Amino acid sequence: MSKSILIIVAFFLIARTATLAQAPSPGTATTKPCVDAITVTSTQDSGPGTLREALLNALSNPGPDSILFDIPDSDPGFDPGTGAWFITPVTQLPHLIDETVIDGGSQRRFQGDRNPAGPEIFIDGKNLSSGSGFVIANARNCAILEVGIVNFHERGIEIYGKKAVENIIRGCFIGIDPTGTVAMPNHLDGILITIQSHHNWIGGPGERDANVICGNYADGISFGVSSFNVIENSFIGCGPQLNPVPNKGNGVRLFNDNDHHRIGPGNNIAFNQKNGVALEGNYGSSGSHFHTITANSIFANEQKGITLDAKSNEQIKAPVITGFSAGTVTGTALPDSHIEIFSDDGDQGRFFEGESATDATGAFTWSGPIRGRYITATVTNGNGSTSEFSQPFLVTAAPAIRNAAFSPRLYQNYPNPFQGRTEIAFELPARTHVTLRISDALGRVVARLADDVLPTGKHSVTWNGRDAAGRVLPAGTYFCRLRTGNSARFTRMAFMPARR
Ligand SMILES: [Ca+2]
Repeated sequence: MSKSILIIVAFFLIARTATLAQAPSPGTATTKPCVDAITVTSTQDSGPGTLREALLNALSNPGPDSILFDIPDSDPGFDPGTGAWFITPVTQLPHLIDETVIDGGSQRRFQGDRNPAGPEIFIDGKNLSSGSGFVIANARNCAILEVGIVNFHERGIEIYGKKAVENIIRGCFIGIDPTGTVAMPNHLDGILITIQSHHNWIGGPGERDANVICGNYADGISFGVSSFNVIENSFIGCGPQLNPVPNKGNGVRLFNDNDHHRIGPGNNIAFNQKNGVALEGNYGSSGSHFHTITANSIFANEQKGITLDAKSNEQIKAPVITGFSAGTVTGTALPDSHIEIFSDDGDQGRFFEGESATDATGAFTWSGPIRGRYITATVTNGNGSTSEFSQPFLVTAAPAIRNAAFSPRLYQNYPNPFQGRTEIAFELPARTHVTLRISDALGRVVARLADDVLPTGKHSVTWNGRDAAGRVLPAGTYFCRLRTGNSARFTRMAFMPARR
């Protein structure tokens, strides 16, 4: 049993004890087991041993329930190619209306880690024309653990209602296939939390707690009217290998009246087709404030890394970086506030480099190694409101500080956008094995341009917007990935084939 599961079981035991302490008739309560476990043994959609039956049982049974999975290989829903079992509902699954744990990790514990890349249990909405995957409706203490939720017509997971509190989503793949590379999009957001739901927790500190929320047609995670929710250690817009599988909207979007969310630490929010994190308080009446965005890796989103509108986060102004010399960053921001220093090859914050603080005059300094070409910074005030990233400051110091000597460089393709062909240049610090691949916005590899040992120095290849079979690809966003050893670099390209 993993540490995170133990913590969750402990959490439920505590929650149950609290319930018992308040129970008016302890004589009947003590005869009940702490948690009722129901085991799913089939990927069928109805009847004994199915997820639907388990949910119906859990809902008709007051008090906490735990749904476990122990489905054999012989089940027709098993996909031996990925090691995942697919459950494909033909009508919407029942909503979760009281304490229910859906523990997809139990399949791994019973049947082995058959899909080392991610969860073993996938819920696939491809046969439905409406509805979301799981809906937590005004229920508290629910947990959805290590489950794939893909191809739903609306959201992967929806949590709503004033009583929807302390729900947990961990280790889930939402909008992406079992390998963590190709989109299986939900048609709206990956996760929506709204209607005064609060204190919910997406992701966690454990090894298997990261969610992968990619490829969805709207935002990765969207908060409506809600407060005190946490997003941490998750992949949003990129897979676990930092491979691009963008959500079509923002990575994280807060719209309407929200307060006190925490985004971070440890999220990778990259490649999304709008912003990394968008705070849109203008949709509400009182605005959207006191959101802390901390210690994440936010990069290569198409618009901004973090964006605040006029009614968000008290309109706190981004820091201004005024200099960088001999490994020391200097700048100014709101006095007596918390500063985070990032570096990036673009204008967002890929590498979280360290923390500092402003003095009473608003000045700050920070010293240390910098990994990217530019330095950016955020400021967080005493109320917990975090700013946008500062304007990027080009690092001009000696390469010794940047350790650039060991890092390959992938340049932006030229021309970009392109019609017929484009040139992709890269530079290697040493003779090494290189792969250069093009993938589409769903994460599918469409062309392989290099797979060779190449000498030190500058190289370039051209790409004509065609796949391996010579077919012209549709117009759109494509990603170029340069991989050497265990480092990978990406660029985004826009292909606009000529109309014939
Ligand atoms: Ca697994």
